[in-house]
Amino acid sequence: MAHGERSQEPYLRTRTVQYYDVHFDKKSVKVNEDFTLVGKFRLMEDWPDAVSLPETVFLSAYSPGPMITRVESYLNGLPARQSFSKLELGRDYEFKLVMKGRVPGRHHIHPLLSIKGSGPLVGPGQWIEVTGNKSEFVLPVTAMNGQKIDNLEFYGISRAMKWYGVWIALAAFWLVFWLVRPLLLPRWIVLQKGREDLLITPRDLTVGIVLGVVTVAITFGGYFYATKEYPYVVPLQAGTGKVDPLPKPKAEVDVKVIKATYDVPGRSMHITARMTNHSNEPLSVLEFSTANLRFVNLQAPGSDKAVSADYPRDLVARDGLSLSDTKPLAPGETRDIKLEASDAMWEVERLVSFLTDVDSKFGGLLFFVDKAGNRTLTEISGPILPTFTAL
Ligand SMILES: [Cu+2]
Repeated sequence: MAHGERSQEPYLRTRTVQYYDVHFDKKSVKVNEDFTLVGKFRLMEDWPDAVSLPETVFLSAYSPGPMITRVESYLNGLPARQSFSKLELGRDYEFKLVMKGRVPGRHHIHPLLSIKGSGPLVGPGQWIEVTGNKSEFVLPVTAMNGQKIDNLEFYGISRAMKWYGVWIALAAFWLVFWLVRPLLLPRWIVLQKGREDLLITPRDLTVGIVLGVVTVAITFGGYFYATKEYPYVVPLQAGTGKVDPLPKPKAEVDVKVIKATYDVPGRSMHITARMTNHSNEPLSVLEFSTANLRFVNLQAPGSDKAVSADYPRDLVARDGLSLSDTKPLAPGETRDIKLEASDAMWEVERLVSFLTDVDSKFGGLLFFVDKAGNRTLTEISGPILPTFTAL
């Protein structure tokens, strides 16, 4: 049932695409019923050298096989049927995916960004139950010329099969035509005796010419028939789209990582960061999020609402995020704060191969909140060292 999201290297999951504010509107749908996935992602400024830049990017949902169907998809409000080119690092994008149940079962569904050269980078996975019967699945569409297609799932398949039949029959005839005669050795002996003229008879020549004419006639005839029956044909679209990132948020807090360690026996990440509040409001650290794992500071204002009810619980740290001091950062203040994100999730989600990475760095998003509940986020990244001290 799983599909390998945990096997991706930590540098891919913590330093490339950081998803946030992801919502699934349903947990159970019938076959043919729509559900919607919305969310945002930040492309990390500290993009790893080993990963191709998001030059060609395709947005979709990830499921173990074609269990769901994509009905609509949007990136920053633009239809995302095709790939987009040149997404910008350090910027945010907003997506919306409307999907439809196809095969009954319990499926793990993720938002997914496929980056050419790097592969699939997934957001948080939610279990979606699809109920009903596969045989009831239909995908009706209305074509641009007004033609109604009852079920795209089987549209045109019988015609494609007939064409396969025609070409296979012709190929089989040609093969059998030569195979029924004495083959390799007799023909080799004829060659040795210098009687090449016996190898191809006038009948062979006639059949060959007739078959050539028939093949060309079917090809062109089929083409003319198709253009007559379907005068308006849109080819598969191969170009890429362009999309502007969301407006750049004001850099309200400056965060510099001074030291980061991963405590192996304690399953705990410790980050010491120098934070400067450039806003006019006192700000508290609300959340540290990386690779879809969420560590919420339970003492921050509005922390009870930080994680929505539809967010997968297995990605939320039960004890949240601990801070060396929880006093809000006053406007203009600079302070070193130590964050501690401890949970067995690091292990369960196989994010501890910081130890074996050639490039031991981590990344994530740090969210801040003011008294009124307004949120601001900052990218945080830096080198990380594993420590093996016993508890
Ligand atoms: Cu999954």
